[in-house]
Amino acid sequence: MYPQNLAPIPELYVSYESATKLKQEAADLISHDLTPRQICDLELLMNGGFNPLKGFLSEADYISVVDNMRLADGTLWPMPITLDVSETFAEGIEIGQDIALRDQEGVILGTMTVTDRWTPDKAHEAEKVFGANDQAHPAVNYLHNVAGKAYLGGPVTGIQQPVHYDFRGRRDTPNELRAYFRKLGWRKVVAFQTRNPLHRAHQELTFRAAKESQANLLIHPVVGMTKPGDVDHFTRVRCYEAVLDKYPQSTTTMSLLNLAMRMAGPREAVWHGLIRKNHGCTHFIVGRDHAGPGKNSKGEDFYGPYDAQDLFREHQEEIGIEMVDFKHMVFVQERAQYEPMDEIADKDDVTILNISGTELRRRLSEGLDIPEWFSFPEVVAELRKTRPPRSQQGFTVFFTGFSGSGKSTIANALMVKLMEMGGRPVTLLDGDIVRKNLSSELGFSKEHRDLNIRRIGYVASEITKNGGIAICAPIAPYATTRRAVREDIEQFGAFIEVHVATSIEECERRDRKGLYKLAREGKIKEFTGISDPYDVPEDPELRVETENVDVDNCAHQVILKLESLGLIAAD
Ligand code: PPS
Repeated sequence: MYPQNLAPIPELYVSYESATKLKQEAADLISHDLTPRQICDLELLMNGGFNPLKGFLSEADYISVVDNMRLADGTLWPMPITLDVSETFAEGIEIGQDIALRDQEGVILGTMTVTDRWTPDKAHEAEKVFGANDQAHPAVNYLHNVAGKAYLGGPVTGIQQPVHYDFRGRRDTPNELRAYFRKLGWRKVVAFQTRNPLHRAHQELTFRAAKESQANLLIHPVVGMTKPGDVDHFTRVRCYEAVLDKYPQSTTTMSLLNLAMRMAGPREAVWHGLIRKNHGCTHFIVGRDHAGPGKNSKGEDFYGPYDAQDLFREHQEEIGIEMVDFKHMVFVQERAQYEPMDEIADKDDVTILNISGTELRRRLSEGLDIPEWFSFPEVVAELRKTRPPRSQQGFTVFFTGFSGSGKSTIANALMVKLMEMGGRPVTLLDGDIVRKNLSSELGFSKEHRDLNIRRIGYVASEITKNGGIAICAPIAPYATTRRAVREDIEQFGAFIEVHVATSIEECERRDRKGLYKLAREGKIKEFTGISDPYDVPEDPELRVETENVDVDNCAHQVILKLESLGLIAAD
């Protein structure tokens, strides 16, 4: 075991008086508005969570960390903590200059003296740090598509902690945890890192870890940034709180860590170990596929299931924290208990049960049973609240088609049918209504049409997020814009594109509003289908023909589609 040292760890904050003064002076500095990920990084830099780092990495440290997992002076550090900015911003900075680091509301959290400015080789960074330059890896995707092109490095002076309004009492700096462990006389502490709700397997694993290492237990979930698609941290923390009662109070505690994970598997495990060491822990649990990013673009795992344990073991001495490694935990029905897969000697004679993450999500979204051997009723209840079955989730029906194709009429009929069924609020965002209320200043250029559709998409995504039904009925002539709206909405619920496939000839023949006549006479410019393009949807969820089919039938086709997708179900 490595000796525990609970003396205060160095922080980058200055005294209250200096911070007040510095804050005033910093108001005149060039400001960088931090991204959510940078705010997480800065918090851990300032509070000592990333000790021994004293700021965002310099170029020499960056090169050395990327290539050798070490700072330029040889200290073990596996993750490049860099301040990425736009090229334009970087060009406006002189070396030696101080910049103010602001949160998204403009509050100055710290300052940085810029000692380095460079353009990184991102493909190389991806290969070395994440093992592949493959954008299926969330951090590689971030690196190429979200992070700025230039990096700035230099020491940071901390002015104030980022503000958190949620679960304030559950957040601790490394020094606060060290002080807590000192006060309770906890000489051995095993930390459990997690980005998922705790189920019975996790509980068993943490119990065993604490028992094996004869240590107290710190449940240390990440609430900064985790893998896209994870259960949000609000729900998770409510789940953790529910499970905490099932642990012995005198030897277990929970604290939230505002870390931005990178899902870098082996390197991430080493990084997590260093961070826990900084938080005063003596042991650290590394399970199967620690911080795994999932499959690569060829459908294969990025890392082997125990690569993280191997790399950790190799560097354990330097990390200064002992690994408690676990194999995959599974439920053995005959013995009604969880056991590590590799310790089951009678594998062929017993029934091994396991529910994967994907299977759990399927059961939640279809409202199916989640057995008690798998999780705790309180946790399942919380998860069901956030992930109700599909028939109770919000969704968007997005009609697209020419002017006069029948979109609004079908959309209205659909709205009435859905209101008759009840259960979820229904909002109709019809093209004309939106143009009157949301987009009255817009015309029909490509730019204005895109803006109009993005606004509709934004409102629909908010409705979908909050469990309502949004019915949109604009022309939406551009496929790329429709795709962008789909992506926005699918984060929160289903997106059903319905192409109202009335031909332009039929629309013109009907000419309900007399607009086609005016368009032909050139009195209305940029008229869709006449003098402006329309990208026919290639693969909509539904295509309805309106010629010789009445409105009621068209709306009913949509209802049937919704039913087949599980969005409407019997009570
Ligand atoms: S878009 O392209 O999706 O932003 O268009 P949208 O907001 O649905 O607005 C379409 C309605 O505006 C009327 N209108 C025009 N349509 C197409 N091209 C031009 N130049 C044009 N000028 C006015 C038309 O009545 C459309 O109504 P709908 O409900 O589609 O018939």
